[in-house]
Amino acid sequence: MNANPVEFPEGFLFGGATAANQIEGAYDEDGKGLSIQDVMPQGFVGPITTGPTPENLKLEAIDFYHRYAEDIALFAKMGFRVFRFSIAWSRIFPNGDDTQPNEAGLAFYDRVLDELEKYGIEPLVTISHYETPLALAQRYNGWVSRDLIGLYERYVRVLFDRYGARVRYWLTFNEINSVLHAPFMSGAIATPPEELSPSDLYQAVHHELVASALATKIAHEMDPHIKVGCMVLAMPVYPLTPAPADVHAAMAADHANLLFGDVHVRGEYPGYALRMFRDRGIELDITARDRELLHNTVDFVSFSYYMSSCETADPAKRAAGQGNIMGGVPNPTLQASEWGWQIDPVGLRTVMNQFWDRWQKPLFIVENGLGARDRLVQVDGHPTVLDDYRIAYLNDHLVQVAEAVEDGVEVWGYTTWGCIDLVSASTAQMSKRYGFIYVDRDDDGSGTLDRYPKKSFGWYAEVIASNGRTL
Ligand code: BGP
Repeated sequence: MNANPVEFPEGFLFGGATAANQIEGAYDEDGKGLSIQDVMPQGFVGPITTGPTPENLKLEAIDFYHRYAEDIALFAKMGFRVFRFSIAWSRIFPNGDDTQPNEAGLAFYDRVLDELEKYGIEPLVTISHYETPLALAQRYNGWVSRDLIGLYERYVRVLFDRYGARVRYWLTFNEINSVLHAPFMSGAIATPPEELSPSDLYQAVHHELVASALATKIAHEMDPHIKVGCMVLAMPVYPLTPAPADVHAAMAADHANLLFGDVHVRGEYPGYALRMFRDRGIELDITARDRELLHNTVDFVSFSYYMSSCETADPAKRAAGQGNIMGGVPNPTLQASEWGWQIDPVGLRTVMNQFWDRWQKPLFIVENGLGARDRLVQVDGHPTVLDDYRIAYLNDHLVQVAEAVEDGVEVWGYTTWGCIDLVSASTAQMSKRYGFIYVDRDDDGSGTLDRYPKKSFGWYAEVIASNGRTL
């Protein structure tokens, strides 16, 4: 319980978040093409296979494709006001560059939206969440190619046409800044990272930024009520010591990420980015039309938040920490999860204030949560998980969100990551669980896929019902 209970804004969108490739399964059903995830059996650090292999848990995932109605009913039971999910691009355009969309794929998301409407749950849709059609990586080298802008445009036009009247909130690219660290998973870039030139990498970044602005323009032209947001991986970077050189190193590391929000909100590259390009000999092909398109700026800024990190100018202290895609230097004052993600609730308030001060755009926290190994136990004859550690993590973070609201930050909502257990993005395993709902599936693929509410399920239901007063 927080010492100073704070009420969240009325209608605050509490809910949960997922991604198609981590929940749906049915990887080749109803005309779906292969996505890059179908050849990543070990997550983004492991090898890429030439085709789907049985060890790849994402091929079946948690079978949301067939169990979506049951799952959405459970979300409704928790009182969700919003559900974030992504559309698998390869269900709609199996090869990414097909001329006609796949009707069976479109119909699936109609059914999901029907279910959400039944319970009055607002959909929040990610257009591209680490699941680009594989053919776009193979034939075009992903976002390095300018052609991807037009192919993405074709895809988003179909989505806005079909679902624009039913979906108010859209995110263009999941964690768009992660392309700097995971070029294949995030940008469908087939060139191995060690061979990828900085110019090609930032050209891919540029194409994504233009595509994102173009999607925003199209949405606004079709329906001014649609709200389009960018989505960035937020990780505050603290100086490891008060030495000015460390403070500067932290600022420079932060700039690498802020660049994405700056372009999305201000419509042009900031000076520090232009300098970075010059210093690193990066030459970009930026057309006059690109510059014009970039001025279609976003309605809100959404972000994931799991951890903070430190930076130092001293190479001797640069022992790399583990991190959420990005790494960084470990903070000696913080505890970490089993996967080395350092837990820092106050960092969430800090980053919310930073984003609000910098951009003055409404924020949406679209991922936050604790990955943990859960143990199934029997309580009153029912299988469940006593996940007090997860409750503590989420409680502490939500208290900081409330503090940021008190600081004057405008925030529309909060969706916990992996509200139902799903396949982890980094490890590609089930055992790193985030959910309020346990899914009976193990790392070897065994399990009934049955769903069991955890202790945190009831806790979150109370948080939502009380609009945060029980925190
Ligand atoms: C973010 C991704 C998600 C998700 C989450 C947790 O980076 O947007 O897709 O998976 O992190 O990461 P992990 O599954 O590796 O614990």
